[in-house]
Amino acid sequence: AQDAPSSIFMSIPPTNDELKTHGTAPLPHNLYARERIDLSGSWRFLVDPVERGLRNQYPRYTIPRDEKQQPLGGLLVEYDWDSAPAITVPGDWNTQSNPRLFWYEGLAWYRRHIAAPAQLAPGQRVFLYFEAANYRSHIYLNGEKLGVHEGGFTPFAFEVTGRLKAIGANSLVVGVDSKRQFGNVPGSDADWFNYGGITRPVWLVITPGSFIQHYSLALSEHAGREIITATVRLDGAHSADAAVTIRIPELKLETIVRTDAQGCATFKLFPAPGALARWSPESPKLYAVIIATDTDRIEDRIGFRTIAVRGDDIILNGRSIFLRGISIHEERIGIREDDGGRKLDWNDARRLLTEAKALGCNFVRLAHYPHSEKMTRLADELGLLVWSEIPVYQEDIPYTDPHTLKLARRMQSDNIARDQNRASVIIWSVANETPLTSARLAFLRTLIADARAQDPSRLISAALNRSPNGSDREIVIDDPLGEHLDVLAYNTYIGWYGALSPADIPSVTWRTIYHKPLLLSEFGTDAKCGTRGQKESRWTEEYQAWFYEQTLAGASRTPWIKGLSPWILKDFRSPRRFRADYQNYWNRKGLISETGERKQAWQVLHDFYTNNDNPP
Ligand code: GCB
Repeated sequence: AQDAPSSIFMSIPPTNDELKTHGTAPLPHNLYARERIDLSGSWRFLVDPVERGLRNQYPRYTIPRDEKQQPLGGLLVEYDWDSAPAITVPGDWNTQSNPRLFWYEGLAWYRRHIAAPAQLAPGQRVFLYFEAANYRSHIYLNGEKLGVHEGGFTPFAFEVTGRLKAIGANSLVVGVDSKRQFGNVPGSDADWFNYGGITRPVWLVITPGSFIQHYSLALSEHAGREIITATVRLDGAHSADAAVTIRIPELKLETIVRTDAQGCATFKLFPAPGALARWSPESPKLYAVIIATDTDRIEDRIGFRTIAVRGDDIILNGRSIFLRGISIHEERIGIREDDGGRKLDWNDARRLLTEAKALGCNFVRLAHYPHSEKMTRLADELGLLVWSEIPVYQEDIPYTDPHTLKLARRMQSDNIARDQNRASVIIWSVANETPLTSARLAFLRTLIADARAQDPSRLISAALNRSPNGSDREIVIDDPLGEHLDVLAYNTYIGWYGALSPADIPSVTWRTIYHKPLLLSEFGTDAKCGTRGQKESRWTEEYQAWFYEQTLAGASRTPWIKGLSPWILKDFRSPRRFRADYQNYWNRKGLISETGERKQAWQVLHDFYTNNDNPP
């Protein structure tokens, strides 16, 4: 059943509950395979730092959320969309042409006109679909509120069936508020730039009355037999007791199942012995999969592989694998220093992942939030295993607040639903560097239980960095969360933060109380590209290269380390990085600069990943 679009107006101050998502509709899954209208391009844009547009106590004509025109001799209207500056959607507002918006964090309004889709067949439905907007979005259609969405990195949709005027322009107004706040996810203090705005594409998606809202397929093995299990969920009238067909033509598989009263159908498909070519980084085979009902038909390209842990090994398709990875933020490689920004077209996404391939990677950690769907689709195509993460980040989260938990759960379930058919994704990570409190443990255990229920086919991890018993020279993996994870992951900066130097790394010992695989999910040092000097001198490329040599040698000596995702592929913008001489608000831990130039440490990691004796 779908939520009815709501037309609630917001009062000031909003209660905590009202701030959370409401009015959103079930997401039509696999957006890219659907009939859709692109709403990218030039929108009108108004900056509203005093949040006038969210207040109701003023006359409506001062509030830029619909299309009041100044009448001759009538009441004053103090906004005018047609003369408002233009902005490009998708894209953050910080790095577009207006330099005065670089540090802006707050509310801004977007407006564009949309035409109703021409010639809808009877019963067809229309959804307004946002791939992402950072951070809180207030959506108005022809002056009526559709709803609110909270969270900067996951998709959301509103059903607008019957709400678009067939003739003339419809006014779509979107208020996006990028303010950082305790209680948000992430909270108010993160080590990446808070790019605001409609950062990913917006679409009108057209579906039949009853449509394939979601499906997921996964490969498993029972008693030596391969089984593809699938579930399909229909939405809309006549979704119960409907026939659903799944076909994988290349494997000559076809099965029909009828949906239950909830519109769900579960399938088992049995590939002929030896027929299925497994997806792997070396051979990222994807199969055309067709799902059809009487009214809908959708096609996807899906890879099949198994992933598991056995003792301290990670097992891909039955074989132990070492994850040769790199961490990546969603920020494109710029042409100039003032470029970059949170807007990835297909080429930008391909460029980031191609750089990872060039390093010799088979794995990427997409940090610290769900990246654009382009990234996971391309990872499927290029053969890169993926760690996917939600922004439950460090201590700046109220782990006792039920609203925050609800928000994090929603983010995670939207992220899993979106990428559940990507063979590349092997790990869902619930958090990064969180405190050792019981409230945090309970919070993360809920997320872990959710992820396992929603997707039993993948591994669960979290990036840890604390221990009740460790010290500078002894890393102890005994965080109680470890008990609940399939794969342990640890961020280490010995030789950068603190007093120790890379020379001390060989004397550092590692100990774990768990018999589980461990990833070094982060390690790195800041080096400004082109800054050269003695290896003992911080901020130089030499220091960073030396740190990598020492850390990689240490990792090779620890047999239960089963993968690495050093920090990080590319220098990225961060409000925490104040040193004007080296940083200038860039975190300089990239192996390549913000414009893609390689530093010395790039070569060190590349040699480690491509030397056949190494890694284990
Ligand atoms: C960390 C964080 C990451 C930071 C990095 C750094 O431990 O997980 O988000 O960017 O360290 O550079 O300090």
